[in-house]
Amino acid sequence: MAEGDAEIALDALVVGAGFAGLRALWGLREKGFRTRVIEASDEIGGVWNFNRYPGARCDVESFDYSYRFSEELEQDWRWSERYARQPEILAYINHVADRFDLRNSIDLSTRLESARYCEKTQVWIVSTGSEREYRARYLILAMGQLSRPKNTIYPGQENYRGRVLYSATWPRDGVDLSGKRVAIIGTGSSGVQMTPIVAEQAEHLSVFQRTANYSIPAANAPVTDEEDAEIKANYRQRRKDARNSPSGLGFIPNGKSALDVTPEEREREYEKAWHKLGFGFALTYKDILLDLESNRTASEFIQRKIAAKVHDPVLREKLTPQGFPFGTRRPSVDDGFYETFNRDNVALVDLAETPIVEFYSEGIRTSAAEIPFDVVVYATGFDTFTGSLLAPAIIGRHDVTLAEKWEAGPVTQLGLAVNGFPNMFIVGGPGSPSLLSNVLLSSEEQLDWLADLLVHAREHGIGEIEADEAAERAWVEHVNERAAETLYLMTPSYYVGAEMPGKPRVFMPYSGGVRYYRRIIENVAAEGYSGFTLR
Ligand code: NA7
Repeated sequence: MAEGDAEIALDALVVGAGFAGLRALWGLREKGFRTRVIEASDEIGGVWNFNRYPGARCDVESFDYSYRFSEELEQDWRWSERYARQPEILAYINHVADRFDLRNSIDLSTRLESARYCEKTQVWIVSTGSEREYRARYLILAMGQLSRPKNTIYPGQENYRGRVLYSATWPRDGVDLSGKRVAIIGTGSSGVQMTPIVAEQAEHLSVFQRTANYSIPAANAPVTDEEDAEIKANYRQRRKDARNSPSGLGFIPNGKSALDVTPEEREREYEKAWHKLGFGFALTYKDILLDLESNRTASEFIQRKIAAKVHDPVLREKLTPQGFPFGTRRPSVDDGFYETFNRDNVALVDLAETPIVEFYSEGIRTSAAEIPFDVVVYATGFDTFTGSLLAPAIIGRHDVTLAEKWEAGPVTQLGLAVNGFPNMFIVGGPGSPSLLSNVLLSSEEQLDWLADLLVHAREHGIGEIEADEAAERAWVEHVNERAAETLYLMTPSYYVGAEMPGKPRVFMPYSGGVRYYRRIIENVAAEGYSGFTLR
């Protein structure tokens, strides 16, 4: 295919060159499908390309947050820390792209603007704003769940003379914060990770907190040669355990209820988990996210732990999460977040008490004070799950757009496909384990399944694969039933679409766990792809 071709004919067009998109490319190319990836950025890496803020790192362990498809890659790559920092993860992604010769199938600086399904030819016609058009039998959306930043703007921002930054679009060449008065707005994972690092660099830091969330110590550490060798010697088993766990993390959760043990034993177990498990703390007992009473034991343990880290009693009160069960908002994993508030150069602005009124020329005016800043950093999160999918115009049968179809909230068959949008597949889409799991592992599960489906279609001369409406309805019902077994619905969070005003309140991910999900999709395949019409 020559550069500048007006039309590129493909078997599959993958949108997004992050972890999922590269894995889709590798897998489909292996099976002999002519595949290309388009990526809006001029670099690969997805969220790991954009989120370059100080302190950015993964809160799933590196050995689990890595591809499982190549044992050689697994053995050769040497992670330096238990939880890898963003530059190391981006280096890994680039290594994979080079090692498996993926780059020549990726078109960078190419943003999906619109995709229209042609019913007559059963292909997707994709426009990217350039001269080139892509025509592909299959459209695979690997655009990420946390990739459309909210770009929050407070009134008066246009009058502010300092610098405004967003954690999710951090400048590539870094930002020198030394000697600066800095504001961070938002205390999700991004704000929590950034806070201790910025506090060390800046002259003064104010953290604007809307909701105090639960955060667990990362228990990060360098990976020693012994650990590296031990994990690599048993890597297959670790992957197997991860695949058979509910969350896709590389350890087996405790099968007991938190209420089945004595308070002393529970305290001991929580103490152990607190120092070791990071995000996996939620799995110390099997019912922490299912039973309010069990959850209370975990929530109270964490509240006590947080309180013990903060010296000032007023700050302690403000930083301690209250009023919602642990884990029902995505908890953070931190490296000294709470301790940072013991520093003289760090202040907390509690937005529940003193909300932001507006920006003024020198900084931020709250209901209580004018606070001057040189730099304001928004770490206010994303239009999660659906933001990236609904930004382009995706037009299915009868001219119906995905945005129209999902007006009342996303509906999918298995989180993978949508009725009315034949030959289109979503990786980590709403209705799949995605952000309730090790998202890299659950994406690989879906992509292996999808590659088999496309091979099946090729072998049987099938031109069109479409999710059935009834199956889609049944799946949405199942997703809701599983969610109703959990505590997630008790709390407004991005799991239920509460992060954006006006967004439909629908439970977005699949809470049944990666193992159960795999069984379901394997059964669907074994039944000749029940719930799909193959034409
Ligand atoms: P998150 O987790 O969505 O956190 C966003 C934070 O920003 C959260 O504390 C929000 O408070 C706060 N927020 C959002 N909008 C505002 C406004 N307008 N004003 C003040 N504060 C606001 O995003 P992150 O980038 O931190 O992390 C994303 C994911 O990355 C995370 O879940 C992990 O999967 C890794 P709220 O809680 O809504 O009151």
